[in-house]
Amino acid sequence: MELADTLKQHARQLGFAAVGIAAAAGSERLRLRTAALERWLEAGHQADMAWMADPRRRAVEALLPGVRSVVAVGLPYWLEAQRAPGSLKVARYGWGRDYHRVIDGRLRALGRWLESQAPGVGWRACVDSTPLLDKAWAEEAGLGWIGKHSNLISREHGSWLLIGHLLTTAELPPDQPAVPACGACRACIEACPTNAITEPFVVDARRCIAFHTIENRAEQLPAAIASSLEGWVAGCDICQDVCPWNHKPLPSSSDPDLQPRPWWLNLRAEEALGWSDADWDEKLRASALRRIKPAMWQRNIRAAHLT
Ligand code: B12
Ligand code: SF4
Ligand code: SF4
Repeated sequence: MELADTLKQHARQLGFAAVGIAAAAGSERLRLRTAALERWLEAGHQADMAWMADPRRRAVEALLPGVRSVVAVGLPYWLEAQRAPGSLKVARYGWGRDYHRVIDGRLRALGRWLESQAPGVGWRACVDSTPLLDKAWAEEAGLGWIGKHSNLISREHGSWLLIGHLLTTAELPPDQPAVPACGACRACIEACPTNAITEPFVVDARRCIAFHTIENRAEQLPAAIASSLEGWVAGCDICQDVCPWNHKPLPSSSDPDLQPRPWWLNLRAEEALGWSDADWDEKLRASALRRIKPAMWQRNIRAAHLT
């Protein structure tokens, strides 16, 4: 218990305002979430993200032999800052420094600290690209519940929480999973302009603006998506913006790594359309939005603003 408490304290000092522990053996809830992944894949909702079928996503032991505990951490990224009217719509997760780097660096620091306290324990830092069901494990560890838009929602931070995990062979006392609190609300389902939330908790990537603006490498966006972008050129925050859990006053992050580069909040279509490859490289240094290649930015901006 003492080790778990000091581990959590240490995680909070690293900026992970939300931290919880799940037993790696999982639970009935986790088996249901894994079955939901199977159904999602069978329905083709992954579009061309073939890496989503990696079998390790269904078996945490495959990521760290001997794993006993899963420490889930959440990095809140809500900020008071607003985009200037008429500027390009860029999802909030991309405003600051690439969260993969930020979370990975801090999780490794946490892993090294754990090893110093309990010599011989194994650990592995996982963030996003590691084949792990991030939201299901974070739910299991008590960070929040999975909302009908399929994102994890915390009572304190809304859904503006980026997630990472530290797998460890140390046996740590698990926390209670969070209690779901969407109730009868359907605001996210109704607000999605492309009907990508095909049923509560299920997002079809083939219809999701976030997928098409970030992951789709085709020269042109499908016509039904291009005509429904509502100005979004890099990700999409619509289903989160309408969520009542994001409307209550939320703490504004003062994390230096998450502060928006000022120009992000006032990026004009004509300016970004004029970016050379070298401009793109310089502007998007250490940004998660480097995943959107120069030709994709051009394609997205033209579709959102010129059609
Ligand atoms: C693939 C992926 C995408 C895809 C597919 C989205 C999706 N919903 O799967 C695309 C490119 C569209 C995408 C978009 C976004 N993503 Co993304 N993405 C991922 C990734 C890599 C895997 C997600 C996954 O496992 N999908 C598979 C399907 C089956 O899972 P699922 O849809 O979440 O379904 C689960 C639940 O709905 C639940 N479930 C199913 N049925 C039922 C029934 C009931 C009753 C209940 C309670 C639950 C439930 O169980 C399922 C399995 O866990 C994760 C990182 C990771 N390693 O997990 C990030 C991740 C989910 N993404 C993230 C973010 C921030 C986004 C965006 C908000 C970015 C943006 N602003 O543009 C959008 C949100 C779009 C949306 N509404 O989902 C964050 C979410 C943080 C959070 N608080 O939840 C993650 C966790 C990355 C991270 N490390 O922080 N993403
Ligand atoms: S991210 Fe946008 S397109 Fe995707 S489900 Fe949410 S509202 Fe719909
Ligand atoms: S908008 Fe409503 S239904 Fe959707 S996630 Fe938020 S509370 Fe749940």
